[in-house]
Amino acid sequence: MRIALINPKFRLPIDTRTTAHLGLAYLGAVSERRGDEVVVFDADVEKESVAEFIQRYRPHIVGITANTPQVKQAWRTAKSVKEVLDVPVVIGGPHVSVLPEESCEKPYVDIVARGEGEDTWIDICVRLENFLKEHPEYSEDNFRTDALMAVENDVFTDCDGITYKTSDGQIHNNVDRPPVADLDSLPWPAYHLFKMDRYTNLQPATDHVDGAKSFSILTSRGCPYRCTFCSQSIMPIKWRSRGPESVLAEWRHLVEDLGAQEIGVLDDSANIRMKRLEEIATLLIENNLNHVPWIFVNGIRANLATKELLTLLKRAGLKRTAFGVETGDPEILKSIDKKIDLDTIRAAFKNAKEVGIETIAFMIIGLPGETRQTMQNSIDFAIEIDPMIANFSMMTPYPGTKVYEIVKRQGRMLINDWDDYVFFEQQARYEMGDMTAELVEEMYRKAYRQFYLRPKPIMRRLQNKDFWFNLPRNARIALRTFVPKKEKTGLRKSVEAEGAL
Ligand code: B12
Ligand code: SF4
Repeated sequence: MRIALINPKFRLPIDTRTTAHLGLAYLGAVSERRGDEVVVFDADVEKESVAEFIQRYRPHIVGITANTPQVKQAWRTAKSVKEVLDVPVVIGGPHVSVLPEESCEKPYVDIVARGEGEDTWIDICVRLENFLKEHPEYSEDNFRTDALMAVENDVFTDCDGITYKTSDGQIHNNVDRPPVADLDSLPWPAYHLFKMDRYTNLQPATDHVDGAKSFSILTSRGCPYRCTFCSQSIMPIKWRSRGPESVLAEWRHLVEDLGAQEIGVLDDSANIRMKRLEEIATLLIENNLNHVPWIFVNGIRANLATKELLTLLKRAGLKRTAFGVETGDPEILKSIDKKIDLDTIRAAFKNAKEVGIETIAFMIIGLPGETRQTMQNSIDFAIEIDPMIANFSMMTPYPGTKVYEIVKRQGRMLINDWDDYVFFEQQARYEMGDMTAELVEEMYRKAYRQFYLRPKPIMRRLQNKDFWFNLPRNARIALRTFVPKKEKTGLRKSVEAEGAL
């Protein structure tokens, strides 16, 4: 069958990286393994429109991915597809996994795939293929989704992990599908389906952009922790990992076959089993793959990063790691269920720096219960641990998270449009108690000013050649970050104007 996988167009309000979508790369790989013809259409880097693409390629089925700020664009994309061709449209990804009915209700969406998608996607495709074989009258140029979705044809009744709409408009929520148990059984992400030369490097605001061949790898999935703000808490609690030899084989493929010049490990929590990470690091060293720098993009747990492990990882080529710090206030830290304390975080940063690994601290401003003082504690703590990059974001409550429920109950949401669920904008997303939008926005700007406008970070930046390579981009980011907007609480004003508060 001809398969189309689409990443809807979506640009963050700041300059950020663009990257091949790993979820679609996995779906493409399992489809190819099944013998399908696959085209990935990443609207962020394509020159033609979705409609033109569908007209030209005429797929048998279309899969679209969506996180929360992308979902409206995913719906528009689905509509464009249906206007050109009456093929089944499937949406998957983190947002629709939490709110499947919302998308399934759209007239141009037939099926929502919840949770991890590989097995569900293949199951859907097999059922479609069988249906087409059994009903040759509907094939190719005379395809009719209403026949596929007709109640009497009963195609998807026992397809686990989906929410789907039959032709009579009824929505059906099938049981969940267990997540992939053996990650080593999955094929490697199909990067050959992407126009890899159109993406940036992993961390363009920090490293030189042009020409770096960057690839991502996933060595584990899931996270056993349940931090209140994190969307990972909607995914399986069971942490599953790949074997070191399997990781080594893919790593070798990225370096030797695809010419990777940097590699981003995208795991949520790669170091849940430190022994496994030690084995991977040792294999990278023994196989001379440690000359290609790599980064833990999303951070590792600070409580599971001993100096010995970090030393070995450095020898294995680890250039930079992030740690989720979130807050510098001990009480707020407890309240978000991070299950860590400030001293452990201090030690992790100290150890990483001592062994020569660059560090990133992910910080959140405006967690539930914050005051001016707790936010100031976070700024002070960031300055104390002094990472190379302090990444402050304003708390954005994503559906499905505990913070979302807390804010719904006790606070006031300032956004009513999924498009606004990005956290690099300088506008607070909610208010709670005495924590007003003005206060959060003020402290957010203060965080960047106090952290970056110190002599040490300024010197560090000026001495970094990538800073000069990226000067226009850096100037743009600095302007957005340090120069306050005139409209300070724009989101609240627009929501108030619509009478939604
Ligand atoms: C790498 C990453 C990024 C990268 C690249 C994103 C990308 N387009 O690939 C960058 C840094 C750019 C990024 C940005 C953002 N991200 Co991000 N990101 C991640 C991260 C850490 C890994 C993504 C990944 O590759 N996962 C592994 C693959 C295999 O999983 P997957 O993509 O989810 O796909 C699987 C399933 O979802 C499903 N599936 C997905 N699509 C489809 C489609 C079909 C048809 C089917 C059948 C199945 C299916 O099957 C796939 C295979 O199992 C995730 C956390 C996570 N663990 O997933 C957060 C995550 C996706 N990001 C998140 C957020 C909030 C953002 C931002 C909005 C943050 C912001 N700046 O405001 C932006 C949005 C940018 C954008 N353009 O979309 C949230 C999303 C929450 C939500 N409710 O949507 C997550 C879950 C983090 C978290 N734990 O809270 N992100
Ligand atoms: S923030 Fe990190 S540790 Fe916490 S649930 Fe999310 S992925 Fe796990």
